[in-house]
Amino acid sequence: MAADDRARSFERALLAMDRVGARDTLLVAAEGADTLAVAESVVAPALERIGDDWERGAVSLAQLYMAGRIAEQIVSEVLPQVRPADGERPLLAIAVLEDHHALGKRLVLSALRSSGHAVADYGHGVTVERLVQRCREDGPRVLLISTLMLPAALRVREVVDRLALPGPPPVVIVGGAPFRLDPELWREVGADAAGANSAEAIELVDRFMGGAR
Ligand code: B12
Repeated sequence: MAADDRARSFERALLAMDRVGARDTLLVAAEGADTLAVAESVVAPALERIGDDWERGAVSLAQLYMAGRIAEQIVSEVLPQVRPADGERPLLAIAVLEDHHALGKRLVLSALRSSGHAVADYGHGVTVERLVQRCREDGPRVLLISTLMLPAALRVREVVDRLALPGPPPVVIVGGAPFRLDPELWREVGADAAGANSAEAIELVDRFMGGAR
């Protein structure tokens, strides 16, 4: 079955609140394949369509909520759990700023850790205040920020401004729906780059870290 057909059947199962069907679709797709790449090609497009359908009234808020929750549970179950080694001081940090759409960050974090990077996970629903404070304490070289809602995306500007002094500030890489919809938004909020998916997150981190892990 092609990736698009799988994404469609995953989407149908989510909308029918059929957890078992959705899980089976993903597990079959992941057989003998890279689980992360499969999650990217099946989960992300299915949820994006559900979001669009919700926006135009074709899907209810309850369906949006259940689809999000089911997808989150399944992704946690199938993705490799890669933890940083004890005592390691991560050069990278990731957070979902202000909002609670945590699934994209989960994929990006798994991808970075699987590719050998130590990444501190600052969680989701993180306020500007808390994010700046954590960065001052830990001093990551690269800060990855995920936001799915426009108001949160615009607040990246505040994070960047507040991290500018005392220097040196981390490189800020952003991602999430608002940055995909408006390809210039990352510049406007003062970030250093934006990535569309976890593969791009790895490419950008490798570029800015110059090979350091
Ligand atoms: C699932 C979902 C939910 C779930 C979230 C479950 C969870 N725990 O994550 C639930 C149901 C809880 C939810 C709630 C809400 N949601 Co919602 N939700 C979505 C939906 C359908 C899918 C998001 C998702 O998980 N996608 C799958 C993941 C894998 O993709 P992703 O997050 O985009 O991440 C990928 C890339 O963007 C990238 N990426 C992500 N972050 C980063 C970071 C870096 C550094 C890099 C390089 C890359 C990167 O890589 C990831 C992997 O490919 C989107 C639609 C959409 N188009 O995104 C709406 C959407 C984001 N939600 C929306 C809204 C409005 C809401 C609510 C306000 C609804 C309400 N009235 O209650 C609440 C707000 C909750 C809150 N305060 O945070 C709107 C936001 C509109 C806007 N312009 O601000 C959207 C866009 C729907 C729409 N089309 O209108 N939501």
